[in-house]
Amino acid sequence: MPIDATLPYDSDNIFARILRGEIPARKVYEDEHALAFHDINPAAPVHILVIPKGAYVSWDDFSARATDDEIAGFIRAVGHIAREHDLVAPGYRLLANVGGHAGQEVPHLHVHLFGGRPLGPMLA
Ligand code: D5M
Repeated sequence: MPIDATLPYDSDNIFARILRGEIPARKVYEDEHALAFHDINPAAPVHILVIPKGAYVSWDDFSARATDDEIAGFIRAVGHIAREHDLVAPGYRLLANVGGHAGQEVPHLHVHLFGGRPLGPMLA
C-alpha cells in the first residue's frame, strides 16, 4: 500500500530499522549523512537505495525540514555512490517516489539509483 506522505515520521518503518541495525541490509556505502544498500527486489542490474540518516518521510519532508548540511551531504553521497559503481560513463537514473500517486511504499526518504543496462524511456 502506498503511504500518505503527509503523515508524521513512523520510527518503526523498515528503513529506520535498517539504520538502527535491527534488520540486515546489503550495505554499499555509509557516511555521516547517508546509508546505501541494495534493493531487495532489484529492477535493474544495479539497484541501490540511498537514504538519509535523519528521520524524513519523503523528498518533500526532507526538502522542507533538513538542514543545508544534511541536504548537501545526502546529494553528495548519491553522486559518490554512482561514481564508485562506474555508472557515470554508461549512465544511470535516480528516482524518488513521494506518496500515493508515485507508489511510495516505505515512509523513509529513499532515492533509487538504477544502472547497469539501458533503462528505456521514463514511464511518466
Ligand atoms: O520503494 C521501496 C523499495 O524498497 C522497493 O523497491 C523494495 C525496497 N525494499 C523494501 N524492503 C527492503 C529491505 N528490507 N531491504 C532492501 N530493500 C527493501 P518505493 O519507492 O517506496 O516504492
